[in-house]
Amino acid sequence: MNQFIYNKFTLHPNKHYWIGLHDISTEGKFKWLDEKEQAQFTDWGPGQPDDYQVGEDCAAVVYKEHKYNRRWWNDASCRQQNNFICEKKTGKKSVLR
Ligand SMILES: [Ca+2]
Ligand SMILES: [Ca+2]
Repeated sequence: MNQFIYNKFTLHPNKHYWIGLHDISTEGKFKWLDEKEQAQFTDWGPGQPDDYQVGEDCAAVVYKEHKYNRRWWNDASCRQQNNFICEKKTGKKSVLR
């Protein structure tokens, strides 16, 4: 799913896109909204997740144009209003898994 997002979406530089991953229930243990277990795959950027300042509990994809066009995940304040990327199920098969 991660590579699919990186390849298919035109991400605007330095904007965050929520991906439905959070550590609201237990700090440092990131879970997907639709799962109870800790996420197996992650793609955090350097030094992330850092739970910066008063706390950051929601994960987003961010595209760093000035850092060699890298894409990675960052934890950010859940109060931020950002764009988002959703998973959608079609019939019996899931699109983004
Ligand atoms: Ca956190
Ligand atoms: Ca962060």
